[in-house]
Amino acid sequence: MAIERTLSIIKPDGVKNNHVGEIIARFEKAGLKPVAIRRQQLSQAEAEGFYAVHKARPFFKDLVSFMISGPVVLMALEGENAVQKNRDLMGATDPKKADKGTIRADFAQSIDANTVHGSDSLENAKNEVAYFFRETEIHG
Ligand code: RTP
Ligand code: MG
Repeated sequence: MAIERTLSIIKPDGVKNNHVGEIIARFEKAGLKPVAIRRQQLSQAEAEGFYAVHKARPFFKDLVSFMISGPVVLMALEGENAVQKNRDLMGATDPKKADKGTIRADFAQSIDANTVHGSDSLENAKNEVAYFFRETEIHG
């Protein structure tokens, strides 16, 4: 299977509730290595740019204001089948529908405060990793 990179964001609720370490431990145990990592407060422009694909959606404003409500942890994860593996560890977008044992089922409060973001395709993963990290900041 191919070695891929994907973007993971621990959203403001995950950071505020002190779940950063537990979430990273799940990634490492599953064979996903954080090859770049940064804690950051996103600006409105950065959050809007990142979620530009959702601009026309009714939840866009709430999503952006939630994402800038506190610091986030940005990571590039590397490993076999990283994009899908990360999505599997995250669980469904709505934590009420997420499988037991997934990050969202265990830590998330609502569809807005759903603890993590993960790229949803290899192509988006490449763009999303490049949105936040220079190649010189990634160390595999
Ligand atoms: P993410 O991008 O954060 O990894 O989550 P996702 O792929 O599972 O969900 P996506 O459809 O890309 O939506 C991005 C984020 O917007 C919020 N959302 N709210 N109120 C709603 O119906 C709704 N739908 C989506 C969620 O916080 C979701 O993670
Ligand atoms: Mg998405």
